Amino acid sequence: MPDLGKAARRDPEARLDEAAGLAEAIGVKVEDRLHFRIRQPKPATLFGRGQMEAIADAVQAAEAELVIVDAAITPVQQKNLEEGTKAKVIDRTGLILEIFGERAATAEGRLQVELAHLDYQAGRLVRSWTHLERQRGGFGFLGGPGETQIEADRRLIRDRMAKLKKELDQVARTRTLHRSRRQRAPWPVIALVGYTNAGKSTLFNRLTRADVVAEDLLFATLDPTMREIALPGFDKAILSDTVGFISELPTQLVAAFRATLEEVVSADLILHVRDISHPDSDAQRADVEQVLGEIGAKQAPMIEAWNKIDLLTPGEAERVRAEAARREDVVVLSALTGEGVGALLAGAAGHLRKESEIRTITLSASDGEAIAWLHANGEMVAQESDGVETRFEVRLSDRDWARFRARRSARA
Ligand SMILES: Nc1nc2c(ncn2[C@@H]2O[C@H](COP(=O)(O)OP(=O)(O)OP(=O)(O)O)[C@@H](O)[C@H]2O)c(=O)[nH]1
Ligand SMILES: [Mg+2]
Repeated sequence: MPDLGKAARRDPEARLDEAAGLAEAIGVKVEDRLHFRIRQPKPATLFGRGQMEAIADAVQAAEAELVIVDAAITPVQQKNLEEGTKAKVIDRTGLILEIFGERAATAEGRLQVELAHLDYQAGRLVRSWTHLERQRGGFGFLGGPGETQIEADRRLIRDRMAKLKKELDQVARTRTLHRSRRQRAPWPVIALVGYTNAGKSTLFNRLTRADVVAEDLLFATLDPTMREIALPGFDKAILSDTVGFISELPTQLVAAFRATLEEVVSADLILHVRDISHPDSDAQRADVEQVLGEIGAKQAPMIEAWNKIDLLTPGEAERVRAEAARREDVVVLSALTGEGVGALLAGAAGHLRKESEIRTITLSASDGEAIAWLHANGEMVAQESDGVETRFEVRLSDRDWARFRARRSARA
């Protein structure tokens, strides 16, 4: 497990724990964990000679079949490392893709993961390891279908990718239809985002009384789920649970999941769930914000939910609470014990209300399109017509209000 610049701000032990957790997420038994500081990455092998020997010794001692490098390695480095250690080698991106391959449950999820994996493979058409694949079946890319694709030539991969993209576009179009149908009801949508294992699904279940899988497992959730919740002062609101983020999330995956993550982009409020008890909590926040930026979800209003407060010592908890009290956009809670969940709901409702104000709009009675738009996107409070013009009082969020005005000026 190399320690390269960007990873250096993280606690190496926590980082190793995370990598081991990722490996365990696909049923790999971790026999040994090594941590190296790499000052000068070697183009051929990444690791220096002494480090290579240490890895090879560890592989031999444990009779390991697989070496996981918790960093990105080039195809050449992968090949040389495999020769030097006599084991199969995968990197962090390969491992994460592997997990997603096993987890993807819906047709869309599988398409997205396959696309991401092909993109990754297109760059590394090297024939390598063969001994693990026979032990593994299923959708996993450690063997099975993945290996045959490695043998296929780049063109076949590109063709398949083009086809997958078309299928995904189709699925995304259907979803957009669903969404616009839903948006006709003026219920706010709240999206849960956060680092993997932060407690999103646990919070989702508590708020919706659903039973989405919540486990001490990285990437327990892949497919988005939406449910109604009761929110003080609102008829109802929609809450969505979705895939967790992770440091160095493969760009191929971000691209492939863009359609799914559109739920997040179009949300009225983003709840960023953070494991405040994690030693790398700050670095995790930065990772999540980076992905939010990549998918274009930075402009939606956001509340940070500082979760797992029950895991802190009383002293630490007090310090965290004091820090949270200084910020308007932070709520401290435990999704497990339920402490602070009421305050979170109140905070979310307050945020949504602050966002949405009653606007007075006068339209000509013949302007059917604009009137339909207001009905679809806002909550109609009152309307009064003199036969020529209609005066509407509509509750609209700041974002929808800006969208409405942009439409008007575009048409004018
Ligand atoms: N002690 C404590 N544990 C919690 C809390 N919230 C969640 N957990 C635990 O943290 C683990 C991960 O919770 P999940 O809800 O599955 O996390 P997630 O964010 O949905 O994770 P992914 O779907 O994998 O991205 C589970 O073992 C939960 O029981 C909390 O407030 N306190
Ligand atoms: Mg989850």
